[in-house]
This record gives sequence, structure tokens and C-alpha cells, in this order.
Amino acid sequence: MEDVSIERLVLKLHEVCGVKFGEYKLKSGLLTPIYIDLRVLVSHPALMNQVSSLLYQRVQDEGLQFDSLCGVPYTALPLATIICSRHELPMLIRRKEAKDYGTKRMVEGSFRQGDTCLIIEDTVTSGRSILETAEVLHKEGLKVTDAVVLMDREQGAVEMLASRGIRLHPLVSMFKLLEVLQAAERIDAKTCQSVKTFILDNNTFSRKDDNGNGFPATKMPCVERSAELSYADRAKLPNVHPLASRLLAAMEEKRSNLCLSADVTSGEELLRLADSLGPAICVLKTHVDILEDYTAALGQKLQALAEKHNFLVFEDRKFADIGNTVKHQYEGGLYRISSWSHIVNAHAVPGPGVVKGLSAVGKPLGRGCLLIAQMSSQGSLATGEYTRAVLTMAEEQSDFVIGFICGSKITKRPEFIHMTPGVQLQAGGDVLGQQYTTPEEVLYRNGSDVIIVGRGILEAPDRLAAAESYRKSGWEAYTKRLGRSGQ
Ligand code: 5BU
Repeated sequence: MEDVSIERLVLKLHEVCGVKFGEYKLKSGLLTPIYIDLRVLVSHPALMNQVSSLLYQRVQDEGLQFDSLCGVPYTALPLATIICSRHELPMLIRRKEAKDYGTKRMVEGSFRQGDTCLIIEDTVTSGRSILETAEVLHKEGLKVTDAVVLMDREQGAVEMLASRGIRLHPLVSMFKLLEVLQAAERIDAKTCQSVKTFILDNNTFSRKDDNGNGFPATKMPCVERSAELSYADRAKLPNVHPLASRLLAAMEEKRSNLCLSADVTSGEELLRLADSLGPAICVLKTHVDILEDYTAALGQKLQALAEKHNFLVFEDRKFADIGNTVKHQYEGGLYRISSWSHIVNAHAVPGPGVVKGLSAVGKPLGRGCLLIAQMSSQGSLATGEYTRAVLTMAEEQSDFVIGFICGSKITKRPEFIHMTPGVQLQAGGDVLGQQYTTPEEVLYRNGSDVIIVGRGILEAPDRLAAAESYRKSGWEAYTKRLGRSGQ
């Protein structure tokens, strides 16, 4: 059988009208400029074989371990059949409806309780059909940890499934598909752009807000408001990190989801701010390396103020080196950050080693780390696939990672805390690329947990009054999200 690359596969899918451009009405009534219907594959046996080969290749490349394989009905059923037949793997069939006679089984085939079943799917949008199949398999006592899919529309499935413990492995992403078709002149730049805009605007994982301002926002259909837990409820979750629990409890108690970004250059001023604004904030964020008069005593004084006012200290150090180096940067040097900062943050660029290095120092001290999943600055490269990889990295080291710096909620897992910088009462930006979103937008619409405010407070004529108004609008947006009235 002919070997096929992803590029050739995309072109073939287009040739057989598995991917169409125009104006199509979705079930929801929404008009979409792209339509993907892979049911047509069954009429093209050579293509079926190629798709199956690529899917299996992916299974091998990822080193996935499983006892059986199950295709999501109906389109992926024949794909799973080809893979299982060719490689002599046991297959399971998920029924759509239970038989009304005989065994009433929802899953056909032989398996043992606790077996792992790998799911195969043709195309995903939200990931709901994979989840439904996984739930049926779970009920029968099977485990589902991974799903391999031919086409991902990049509209939130990876994150939604990750939040339910399922890793999704897509062969082709929507953006890759568009890139290949445009390069081959199958579609023009205008069509390509209109599809991208549609995807980014509709329940996607990385979407600019309506004004082009702020972070690439997350708007996931799976993040349901009704399932929203309060900060107090989340503080009590069995799997929540003790530091995250402490923060969530303080937020509830102080009615504050405000983090002050205390970007001042004098240590004295920093301490004064911490003391005067302390009652209004849940976190005090520092950039210790901009202080002109840093002394070793400062950290201990900040700690004392944190105790006094029940807030946490967060040194916004943005570690981004190999594990061994960040270990030294965190523990030693002039600032000895780990000795006084409850929270630090890190870029995920170096890979999981950066978290391992920080964790080696911080975990024994009960510290926690936020991973930078998105940034508020214009043109940030931390979007899409990158953000998703950050989420996976956090999940793998959740004994130290307590959450994210991001524009909006990127995971449904309530034990993770989402903190958002680039916040002012008026949307806009500065001349160096900072982009501002309002507290209402960040906390109510984007589902984040904490607003990080610097100049919005620091440059106000009355810092205390400004902090209080951010606290109040942040709290109101949060209570509105929960469906209760704020104060
Ligand atoms: P501002 O004055 O509210 O714009 O300050 C924002 C602070 O948050 C500032 O200390 C930045 O270093 C920090 N920040 C940010 O603005 N955007 C990001 O994506 C990250 C941090 Br990460």
C-alpha cells in the first residue's frame, strides 16, 4: 500500500469532498464557511487504508498502551476495524442503543474489568462524542486514557478531554489543513482567513476578543457556568494543592480576587503598599529585580505583612531555563526567592524540567508555581498548541503547579487557579504592547479567577480607593458568574 504524508492526505480529503468550503448551516443554526464530513471516506477504500495506516502510525509513535480499540460510531467504526484486522488487535464495538432483548450490553466484544481501551475517531469539534463513548466504556469497567483522531477542528476538544483525563492525539488540525490547501492553491487567502476567523470566534481555544484586545481568550462550550464551584468549595476539594486551598479560602474570606502588581522600585514603598492595600488583596505580586534598594530583610518583612493581612506573595520571576539552573535561581543568588515568595511562575518553553527544578526547591517548602499559558502582550506566541501543552505539563506536575497565568479559563479542573494580568477598568493598552481587558470580561466572561492589576492602581491619584474599586468590581463579576449577588 502507498505511503501517504499528512499533506497528501489533506489534498485527497479535499478531492473526495470530505472537506468543503462555502456556506453551510450547522445543527445550531450557525453558518460555517467550512464543512467536514468524513462519512464519505467509506466510498474510497484506498483512502480508508491510508487514514487507518496514519492513525495506527500515530498510536505507535505515541507509544500508546491498550488492551483493545474502539471506534466512535459510525464513521470511525470501519477505521477501527481496518486497524484491528491489519494488526490483529482486539476490537470493541460501542452500541448506540442498548439491545431491548438479550444481554442489554452497550459494549460488544470480550474484555476484562480494568482493561484499557483506546478510542479512534474521525473528526472532533468539542470532543463530546469521544466523551460519550468513553463514558459508556467506563460504565462497563474499562479505562480510557487516550483517543486518536483524524481531524481536530481546534475548537476546544483537546482541553475538554484533558480535563476528563483523556489525551487527544489529532493527526490533522484545522490550521494545518488550511495551510496545506492554501499552499496547494485549492483555496485562496480570503477563504483561508474567513475559516480561521470563524474557528477563532466560535468556541475555540485561542480567540482574540471582539475588540482584538487582550489575551487569546478561551471560550469553551464545555466550561459550564452551572457547574461552577465557589472559591470556598474549591478550597475544600480533596485534590487541591494546600497553597491553592489557602489562597482560595483567603479570597472567599476577604471577598477579593485582586492581585496587586506592586511594580515599584523602592523597597520602602513596596512595604508601605503591602501594608496599606493588604486588606483589599488576595495576592501581592512583586518584581524583586526592579527594586533599587533591595535588602535581605525585605522578603521577611513581606512575609510578615502577608500573615498580617492574609494574602500570598507572588514573585513574578518567569523562570525559563533548564531545571538545574532554575533551581539555583529560585533558591539562591541575591534574592533567595524561595525563602519568602509563596508563589512563582515559569515559562513552559524549556519543557517539564523547569517545573521539576523549581519543585525540588519549592515543594518541600509548601510553595506553588503558576505556568504561563498565555500572555497579555500583543503578538504573544503563547497560544493554541503551546497553551495546550502547558496545560498538560501542569497536569503532570500538579503537586507543585497550582495554576496558570492566562487570559481566560483553560481547564475545567477546579483545583487549578487562573490568574490574569493586563487588567484595567477601561480596556485598551500601553505603547509597549500591553493589552488591557476589564475585570468583568476577565472574571465573568472569560472565567478566570484572579485579576492582576498594576498601573490601574499604582497610577491612580488614590491607590487605596482604586484598589477598593478593583476589588469590588472583581468580586461582583465573580459573584455574577456564580449566579449570586455580590457586594
Ligand atoms: P500593569 O501595570 O497592570 O500593566 O502590570 C501588569 C503586570 O503583570 C506587570 O508586572 C507584568 O510584568 C505582569 N504580566 C503581564 O502584564 N502580562 C503577562 O502576560 C505576564 C505578566 Br506573564
